Amino acid sequence: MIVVLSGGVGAAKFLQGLVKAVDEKEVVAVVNTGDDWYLHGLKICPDLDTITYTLSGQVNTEMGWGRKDETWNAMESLERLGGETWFRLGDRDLATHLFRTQRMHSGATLDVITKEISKAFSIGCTILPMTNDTVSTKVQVENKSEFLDFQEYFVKLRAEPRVSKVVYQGSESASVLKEAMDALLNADQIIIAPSNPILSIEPILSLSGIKECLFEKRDKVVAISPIVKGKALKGPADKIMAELGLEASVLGVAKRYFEFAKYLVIDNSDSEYSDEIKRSSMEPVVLDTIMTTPDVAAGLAKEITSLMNINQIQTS
Ligand code: FO1
Repeated sequence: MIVVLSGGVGAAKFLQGLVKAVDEKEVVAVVNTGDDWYLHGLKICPDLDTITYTLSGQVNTEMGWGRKDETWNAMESLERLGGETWFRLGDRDLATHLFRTQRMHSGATLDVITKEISKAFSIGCTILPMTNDTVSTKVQVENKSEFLDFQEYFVKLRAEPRVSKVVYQGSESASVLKEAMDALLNADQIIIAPSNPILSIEPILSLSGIKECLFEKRDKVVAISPIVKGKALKGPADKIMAELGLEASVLGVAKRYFEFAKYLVIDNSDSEYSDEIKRSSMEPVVLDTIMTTPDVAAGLAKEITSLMNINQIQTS
């Protein structure tokens, strides 16, 4: 079994390659839910949905989130009414949020609903929310005392203000989903996806028991750097790392992960950092990490799973 600690777009692209490289039934994505929130009374789970849409070929590849062939009639009508439209929910995407919210009101838990949605989208691997409890990533920006909801900071303010602190509200009392913990304990390999270390991976690591499990299994833990040549592949990871005093480079990523991950996958263009990564007690693995197509992602996944001699799908 291969467990992937996952955020949104970067993780989704990697998973799309991984399910082409190995038996998809062996793949479990444990997904960040710190970005989840309620808007218009609807429960929205951006990272879970980005992964579901990507794996089913339904994602809007330009944006990386939302559905392809989307229409925006509901948003246009809402705008006319003077409703809140800065967080854009397309007509097709809305159906997912309507379904999830109705199922939550009828008492279903997020993991069960996620499985129902996965089934409807014919997903062959397992997608799990990190927890069924509420954990909310909150961002404090410079010169403000109050914390913003993640999406207010990320979308409404376009991640422009300088970040002074990030907290994962509720994580102290939240329980890791049991199925996710069991998968981690039994995993042949644990992969930390190329997702934002602070906004996407840390909410998962902040849950009691996860880091301890990774420490125990350090030799099987592989992190993929989301930073290439000092820049985030997508989103503001480099900016936020720098604002929080962490080096925005593969070395900054190594500092974040070395205690519980043995390997750090870095891009070919960062190969000059290999020796310094070794000095920070991680093993560098230099590969093409820029996943321009699902085939490139599958190539990356093959190299990474071969580190642990995991059976791969033979392609001619
Ligand atoms: N990102 C945006 O930049 N603008 C949006 O209007 C927006 C809407 C949206 C709706 C549903 C959804 O699942 C994701 C959406 N995202 C939007 C992406 C999302 O804010 C972030 O990419 C993730 O939370 C970070 O992983």
